[in-house]
Amino acid sequence: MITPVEVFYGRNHGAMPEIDPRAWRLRVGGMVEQTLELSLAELQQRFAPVEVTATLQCAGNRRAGLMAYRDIPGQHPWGAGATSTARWRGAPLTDVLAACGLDPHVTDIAFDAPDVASEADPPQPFGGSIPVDKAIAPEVLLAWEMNGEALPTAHGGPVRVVVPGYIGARSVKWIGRITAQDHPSDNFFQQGAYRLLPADADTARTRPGDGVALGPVALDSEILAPDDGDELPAGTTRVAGYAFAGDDRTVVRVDVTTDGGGTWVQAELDAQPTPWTWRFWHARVDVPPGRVEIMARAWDSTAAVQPEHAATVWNPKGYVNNSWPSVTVTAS
Ligand SMILES: Nc1nc2c(c(=O)[nH]1)N[C@H]1C(S)=C(S)[C@@H](COP(=O)(O)O)O[C@H]1N2
Ligand SMILES: [Mo]
Repeated sequence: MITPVEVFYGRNHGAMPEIDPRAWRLRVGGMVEQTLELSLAELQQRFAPVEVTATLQCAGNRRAGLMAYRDIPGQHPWGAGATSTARWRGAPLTDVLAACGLDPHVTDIAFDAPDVASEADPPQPFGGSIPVDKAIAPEVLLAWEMNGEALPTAHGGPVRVVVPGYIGARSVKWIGRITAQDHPSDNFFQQGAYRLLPADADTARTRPGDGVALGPVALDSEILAPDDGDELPAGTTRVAGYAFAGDDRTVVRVDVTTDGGGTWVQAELDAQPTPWTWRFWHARVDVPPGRVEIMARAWDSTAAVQPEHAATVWNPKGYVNNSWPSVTVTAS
């Protein structure tokens, strides 16, 4: 369930900043009754910490599966590894916002960090925003601990935002400033990147704000065993993996097929401690001799199911490849 810190995926759009925890300050302002400036000790003493186990997933997870269908120049060819789960501990963002008193016209909470991303146009520090309704939900944290240890620099230490159920990009690391406002963040990573563009968009001509800003994660799953390319005895085989529903949905069913989707075997689901984590599943399927493609599909609590082909979800920046995962094995 929990990914050790050493193998938790990492994604940085700029150089990692080294922040002295004693010098770190969080500034909270914008459309509030009272601005706040907090040191780490003040944040930890003034606000009762809570722990949330949550899966983070980069919106570019499984981009390689889209690139196999049509190339996506200049973007990282992630496999399914850009997904990990940790126990996060910190102050609920809602408590810090309540201490400031939000103006009733606030619609979005914006986050700004100090790390400058040269890929941004123009180059600028990393940032983004989430809708205020999500920002005041109890699971959204200003976290200073990961898996029981002080939050490592690589994962945003001394303090990062953790937005369970949302794409990784909204969990802003090295958080420095929080702004309550009546519009989404103007930051490149809100207005230019992490947006779903139509398949026929001309990326040389796209403008800030084009396409759809990504927020809640889309339903996805992965097959962890057997491995792609494995050789195994024909007959009954255990297939196992995880599914991740995203947002505040839960995984309610996972099916496995060995005949291209003609017939399906329903998988057993492990417990899902909170809506914010992946859910492990396993099934026993009959594998005939020869080369066999094993595929899976997950269903969530809104009865949504994963799309079959990467081709149907291909988009110019290569986000949200949540098509059926597949491994091909040779049985004898
Ligand atoms: N300040 C800052 N926060 C950031 C990023 C970044 O580059 N700078 N990357 C984001 C992206 S795109 C993802 S997917 C997650 C990755 O978090 P991790 O490196 O702890 O896995 O952090 C997000 N927060
Ligand atoms: Mo990401």
